[in-house]
Amino acid sequence: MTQQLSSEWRGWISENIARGCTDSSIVASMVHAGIDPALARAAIVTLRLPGHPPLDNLSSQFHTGNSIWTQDHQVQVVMRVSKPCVAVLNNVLTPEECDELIRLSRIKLKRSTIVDPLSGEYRVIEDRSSSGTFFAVNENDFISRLDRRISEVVNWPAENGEGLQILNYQIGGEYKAHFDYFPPDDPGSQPHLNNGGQRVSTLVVYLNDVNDGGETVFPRINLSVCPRKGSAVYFEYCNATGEVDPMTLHGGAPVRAGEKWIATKWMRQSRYGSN
Ligand code: PD2
Ligand code: ZN
Repeated sequence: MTQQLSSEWRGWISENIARGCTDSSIVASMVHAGIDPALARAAIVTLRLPGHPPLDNLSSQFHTGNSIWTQDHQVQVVMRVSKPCVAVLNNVLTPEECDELIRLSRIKLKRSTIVDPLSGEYRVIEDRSSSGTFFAVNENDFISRLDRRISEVVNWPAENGEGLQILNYQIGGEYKAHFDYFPPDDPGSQPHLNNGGQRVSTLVVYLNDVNDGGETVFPRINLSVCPRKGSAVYFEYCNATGEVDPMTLHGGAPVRAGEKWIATKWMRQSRYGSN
């Protein structure tokens, strides 16, 4: 990021923060005026210092606004719930990017696991009947581009992200109701919390259209999101003081016809792994 933000722009951002504008509306206006979105977002974070109204959620990105601008892409907000913070987004990935992720993953799929609540070890269970694989953060130029875009969409640093996980569900494949955060009282959570802290948010991007079934369901808020190629569901479950939100219980419903491919990005409180 070589571009510098002028003092006029910084003053303008401060005024708009003070007026109660959301980050996404400020970024949208700045991008419209030709400012790099990453530069705009970084300045907003710096200028939201004590003295300005605090945010009650992790990210204000999804409170209002119809679009999210990233450096290379415009994402549309289709639906939002504020408590817990859940948003459905269109056009997170292009059809070609979805196809490329599937092509690169198909050859290296392995049965998915969960974290054992007692031992913390990875274990295969019937409740999660998908196959999957991971891409390390910035593994290659293609993955780097997606990691960066996702970080801009969810307004959270790319280095706090786990590697992009790709999952494939065949007919009958599902992931029963679960939490994405590590339950703080489970002994098995501790080794996972030691690297990057708690998970704070999830972005699930649908890589194909599913003929029937495969919705992402949130039973405690009666929400069901149908998979659509390139679209995504985003949700947050950990606030700034580290409290987690059990209202974000969710699952992947059984696929009834066709197959289902998703890419999942989990964000942590702080820098994760060897990023
Ligand atoms: O398959 C899904 O739709 C889904 C939804 C939410 C998968 C996961 N979470 C997950 O793998 O954690
Ligand atoms: Zn999940």
